Amino acid sequence: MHVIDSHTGGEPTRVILDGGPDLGSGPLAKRAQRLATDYVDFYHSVMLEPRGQAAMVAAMLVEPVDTSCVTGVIFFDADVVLGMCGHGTIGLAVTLAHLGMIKVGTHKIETPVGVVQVELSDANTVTVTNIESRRVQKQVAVQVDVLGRVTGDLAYGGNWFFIVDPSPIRVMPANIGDLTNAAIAIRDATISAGICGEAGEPVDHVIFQDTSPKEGVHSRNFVLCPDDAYDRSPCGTGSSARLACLAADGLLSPGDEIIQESVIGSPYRLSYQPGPNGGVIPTITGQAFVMSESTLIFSKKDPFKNGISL
Ligand code: PYC
Repeated sequence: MHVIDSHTGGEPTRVILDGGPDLGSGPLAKRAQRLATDYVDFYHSVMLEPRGQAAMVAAMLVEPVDTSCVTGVIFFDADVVLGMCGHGTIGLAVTLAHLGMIKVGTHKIETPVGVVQVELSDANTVTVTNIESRRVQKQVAVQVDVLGRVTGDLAYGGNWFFIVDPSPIRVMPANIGDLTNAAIAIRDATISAGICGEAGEPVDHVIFQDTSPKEGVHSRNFVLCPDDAYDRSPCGTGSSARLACLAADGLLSPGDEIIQESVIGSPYRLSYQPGPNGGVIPTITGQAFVMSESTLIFSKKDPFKNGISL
């Protein structure tokens, strides 16, 4: 299996060029569902240690249905198949440029939640125009063990987010352990309380928003991903969900740009335009860097060929 690893603001993406399972043809959402149910060992083997690493997201290239797209892609982490992934799309675009498959300019990529656009400005800088994102519920209260009553917005940006603003814990690297534990407790409480999308989709990510000490930076976030790792980048789909909330609250006008930092200080430039269905069409600009090109080997004799799952 040939893979190329990159990172977007410190958050790793592993592009799978070949060697993945045959998911057939038809809508990408169906193929992603097939991957999630029938190929658990496969995505564990690629994402978990010793071949994978904490926080890594895979971007598996598949044939697009829409032939105007440069490729189709299915994203997954060590735990779930994702609808979309912002940092992964930036990493994918930079990887495609590294391979000579795209040049500076605008290109379309098909994901299970729809077609997104990438604008490659140089070898490392990409602007993603995401699918329409929306706030679904404002200030929902949930009772959380240890933390007590927590309120947050439920919003969609290609994945499902519970966004807590202001954060109950200062968003800074020294607090990553406490932020992780609090976010896991909140995610579990939202699931127990039945807080979910219109079609019953559970919250899969939790965001804590905080102010930034840096001049010119709008805010800083901590994002918990489904595999319980924190996003080293400000999370593209999470930033999209957050833009939908800022727009709904009248706190950011269409076309105005803000800088959002992650807990480790990686920046995205964000803005939006109104969407056709009452939500927002987010644009996310970030940088990715290719780190390695390799061949993954899975020996039948290797006791950890499916990764270490504890
Ligand atoms: O950037 O959208 C994102 C993302 C989702 C999970 C990890 N990163």
